Amino acid sequence: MTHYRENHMSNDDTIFGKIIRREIPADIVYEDEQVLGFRDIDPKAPTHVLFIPKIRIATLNEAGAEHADLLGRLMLAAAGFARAQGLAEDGYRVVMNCNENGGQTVFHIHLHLLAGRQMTWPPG
Ligand code: DGP
Repeated sequence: MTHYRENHMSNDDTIFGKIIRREIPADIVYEDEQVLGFRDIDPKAPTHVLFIPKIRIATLNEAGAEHADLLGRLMLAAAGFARAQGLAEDGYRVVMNCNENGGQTVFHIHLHLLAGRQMTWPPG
């Protein structure tokens, strides 16, 4: 979905910044002080939620040791949501895409939670 692509070399905001600031609508399903979770606009599974830090880190390449807690919080938010939704036992997948080869299109890191169907491996 190349129309989502944004300039990863820029410090500009992304569409996710607008969602954080409630400038554009999103189906927000999780929020704490540092993390926001909302349903993906183009779901690839019955449940497809994106967990993002409220601060912008463009790609995982820009994450440093100072972000270790925040990155862990994304994982725990996704796992907690899956548990609360009764999806944990059947299982799910969490994915973070990085740059071109990873298929990243929005340059504000986000953890995909995909659940509600059998996943395949290897991913495409
Ligand atoms: P990635 O390819 O990993 O960068 O995933 C970006 C995801 O973001 C993609 O699955 C579609 C989703 N997305 C893009 N724009 C919007 C938006 O405006 N709202 C919501 N809810 N999701 C969006």
